Amino acid sequence: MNNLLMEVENEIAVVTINRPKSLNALNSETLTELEQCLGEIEKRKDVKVVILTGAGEKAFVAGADISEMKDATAAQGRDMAFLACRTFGKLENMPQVTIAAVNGFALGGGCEISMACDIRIASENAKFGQPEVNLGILPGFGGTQRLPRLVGKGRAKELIFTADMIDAQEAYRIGLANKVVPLADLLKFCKEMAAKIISKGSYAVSLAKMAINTGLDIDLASGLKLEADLFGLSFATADKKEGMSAFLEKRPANLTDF
Ligand code: DAK
Repeated sequence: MNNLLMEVENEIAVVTINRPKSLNALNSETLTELEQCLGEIEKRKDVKVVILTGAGEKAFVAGADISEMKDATAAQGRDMAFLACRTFGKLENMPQVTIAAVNGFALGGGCEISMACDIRIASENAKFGQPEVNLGILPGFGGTQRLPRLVGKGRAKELIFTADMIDAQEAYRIGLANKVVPLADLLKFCKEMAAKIISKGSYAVSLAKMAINTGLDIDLASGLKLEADLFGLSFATADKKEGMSAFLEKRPANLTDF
């Protein structure tokens, strides 16, 4: 992989977009590598949480690669859109939990890829924004859909129509960032959060992720029915037996992943 770094330790995969000279801008090659990398990770039982971050101390991802996009034809743009849609969809719906460690600029496609993750932890120097209208385009990697779902229609419209950048505290205030931590502590914090999630019943966490993601795209009655079905499924697991026995026996639970 030319543009990505990946390491797995303690059931956590840290995937780093590694194009610091271009502030980790997403070109087609990087998106292709990311699609492959996530495709491999989603099959791995020894990875329970994925942390996505950017190389260097300045940027998470400063958007799609403008130098590549400038002369792209409509057909190339469409291919890139399908590629990004598949890649971001993997991040959003893979069985593992995904955490964006936002270590600087998260602009355009950078903000959008962070929103495809389950959780966003921002460093104090992080900046979020959807500056596409400055370039004569609109967000095309899901920003018009995921941003209003996260922060509400009014705030999403303001951010997208003005192209304003917001800092980490403002992103936290409006619900775009889950937490803000010093840059030096960012990865440590994300790994601690990952370890906490891994200590729970991973299968139950994965079912909860599916219920939340699917539920938000369907009506409430169907969502509640889905939750009931998945809840029933969780009763088939060894984790359910162990978790409830441990509670009643007043001992720590030894949860595995089913
Ligand atoms: N693409 C390519 N190169 C970039 C880049 C980007 N998005 N962002 C930064 N760079 C490069 C700069 O050109 C510069 O390269 P050199 O001149 O050193 O060779 C280097 O990174 C350092 O950047 P700056 O010198 O500009 O650094 P500053 O600290 O002065 O400014 C900045 C940092 C992040 C504020 C600034 O770089 C900036 O405004 N960057 C662009 C942000 C932006 O507009 N991002 C793109 C948003 S549009 C699609 C769907 C979606 C999209 C595209 C297609 N399809 C469906 C096909 C998404 C589009 C977007 O993301």
